[in-house]
Amino acid sequence: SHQRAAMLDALTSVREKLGRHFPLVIGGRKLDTQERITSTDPSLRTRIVGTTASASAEQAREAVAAAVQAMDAWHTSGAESRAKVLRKAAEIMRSRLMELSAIEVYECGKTWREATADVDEAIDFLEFYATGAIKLQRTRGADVPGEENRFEYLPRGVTAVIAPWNFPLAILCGMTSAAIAVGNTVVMKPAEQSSIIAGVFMEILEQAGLPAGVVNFLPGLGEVAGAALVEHPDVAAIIFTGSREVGLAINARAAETSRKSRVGVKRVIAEMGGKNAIIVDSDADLDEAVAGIVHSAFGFQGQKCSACSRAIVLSSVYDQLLARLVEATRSLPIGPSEEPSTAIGPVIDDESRERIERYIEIGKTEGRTLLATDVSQLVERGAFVGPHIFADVSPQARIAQEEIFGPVLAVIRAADLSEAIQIANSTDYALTGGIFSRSPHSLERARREMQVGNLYLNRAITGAMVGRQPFGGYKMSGIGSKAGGEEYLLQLVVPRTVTEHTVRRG
Ligand code: TXE
Repeated sequence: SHQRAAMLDALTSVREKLGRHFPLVIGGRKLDTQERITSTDPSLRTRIVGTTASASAEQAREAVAAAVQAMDAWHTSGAESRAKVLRKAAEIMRSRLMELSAIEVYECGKTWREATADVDEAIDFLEFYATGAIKLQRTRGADVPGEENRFEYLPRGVTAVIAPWNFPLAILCGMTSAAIAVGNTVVMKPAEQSSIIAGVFMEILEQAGLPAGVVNFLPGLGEVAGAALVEHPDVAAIIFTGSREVGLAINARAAETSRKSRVGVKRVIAEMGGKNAIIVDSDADLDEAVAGIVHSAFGFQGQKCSACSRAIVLSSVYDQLLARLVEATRSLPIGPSEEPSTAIGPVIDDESRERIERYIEIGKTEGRTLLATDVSQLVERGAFVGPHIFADVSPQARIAQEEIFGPVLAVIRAADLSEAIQIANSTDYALTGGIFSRSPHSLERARREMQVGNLYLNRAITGAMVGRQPFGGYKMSGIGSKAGGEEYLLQLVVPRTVTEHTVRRG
């Protein structure tokens, strides 16, 4: 079809231009470093996608200084003028949708469908926060005779954005655009594995007319560049998405260093993953349940914080569901992400592959192996892990408790709905969850009792839609992260109330 031809064209033209180098951008100046980050294609590990500079701690401090310098002018320019820049960036990204998607296919191993969804979501974030910031600026308090109340939302200040690789544009762009929409300035630290697409995003912001220093591009190692940002006395807010361990460490470090801060107690917003469950009730539509679980568990190889990694199935439909799950999963084509027919590509890198393989070994001892997909031929070229399904897993097993971030599904049997909900809630996380059921009573119980930030009733757990389904959880899944919702911006501002006595005297 026409769509397919355009996609193949985009892949070819991006592939032919791979290998670009991106320097740091600090206060509008391009800076290179001795150390470099090399980004490779997880489908073909010998293919270099590009390189970036790798920032030192000293350069991280320079980037913060540049962001401090840019604060006043950016803040006072007003929400409308800031929105203009964000909307312009969205327009550029829309016009380059195919190219940006192709870069993600090569850098992150996303299938075409997953890649375009990520770019689309990034565009939505830009437009949503641009409008949100304007609305916020117009919020007014009630007036009574003799008294006028005004609300003002001041920016918090310099914001460190520390991003993961799994939604390399959407999450990076969402966190960054929220911060700058309300007048903060940013130092942007992308994940090592997705530095190239981040570098392209930085160029787009510049093309959109973003003043120098409002966003500073700081690719580098987490423990070096990221840590230096977290500790810095002029950083007022940190927006992080990634692993629980790093999220907790950032929280602790931000609190410790707040004492020496020049801007007060550091605000941390952290989104840290999940161990998400779908419950299949005894009267569920099994076709829908199977399709929903497979899509959610194996889409982007399970590398989504929202992914279903536990299916909790009621006894009466257990055997039937298992058979269908295996059949549906077995038919998914596995291969390089650039192949249009591929449904399952590689995981992000070999380190991740090895971690997932260790969990698969654990799974073999903790459950009955229902499906173990052999990908040994593909592993010679890339970081492939085939889908795995384990049945009869105990709710407290490691593969039922720890976030694996790969194509591994644990199936757990439950005697009744009460037990199913209790199992669903028995992890440290509370991010997404779902239930397939035809019974209004079961759906209502799930609504009341399932501890998640995003609940899906008779629908696959997917990501979330900007502006429609704000995304984020609680417990160990994160604090203060309802991305794509109106309240998100409120965490990035300092609210003030100004009350004026308006009755003239004398
Ligand atoms: O995340 P990390 P990784 C989870 C998932 C995955 C695991 C590892 O379980 O298997 O995280 O992925 C920066 N100070 N998710 O290694 O290490 C780092 O450079 C400051 C969940 O990518 O947490 C990167 O930019 N920053 C998820 C970012 O933190 C530091 C998305 C995330 O890296 C740092 C991705 C430090 N000390 C992975 N150390 C989700 N919730 O969607 C690292 N970083």
